[in-house]
Amino acid sequence: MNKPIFVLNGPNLNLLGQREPAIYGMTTLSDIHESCVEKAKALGFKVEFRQTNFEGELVESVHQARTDACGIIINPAGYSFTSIALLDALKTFDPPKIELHISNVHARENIYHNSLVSRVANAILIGFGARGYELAIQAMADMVNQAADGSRQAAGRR
Ligand code: CA2
Repeated sequence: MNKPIFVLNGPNLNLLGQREPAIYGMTTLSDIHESCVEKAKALGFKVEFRQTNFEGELVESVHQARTDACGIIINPAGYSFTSIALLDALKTFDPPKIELHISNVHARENIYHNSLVSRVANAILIGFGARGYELAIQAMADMVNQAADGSRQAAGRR
């Protein structure tokens, strides 16, 4: 697979491992980046890993993914619950989309319960801690490979 998996991270996730370890653990975003690259490599995939604190930058990464990515894994952080702009951008991306949250958002306050992004995600990974990213890479590789097998079979029948 030539195109990378885009792993997009929203606001404040640059602080992982530095604050609130009881909720988010001790792993830093740079550790997570490294483990995503390794996991993807073992499965024959590449990763484009990004973090931004700005909504428009997240939207622009999704636009870029339309031509440059085989799938998106996104932890939209606080924008999960507020950003119609991000929801609209994700609707334009047809390949697999996985929404990921480190913490179990449903065990937290009500403001964390209604993710807009969940409406367009093909799958959601919640509450596995930093390990969720590796699980998401594995799941994304399976989804992308399945889609490619399906296209090859359809082409063979023509
Ligand atoms: O659990 C997750 O991955 C979240 O997406 C994290 C978001 C929160 O708004 C979501 O509900 C769930 C918050 C990210 C804040 O990250 C911090 C990391 C370390 C210290 C403080 C904040």
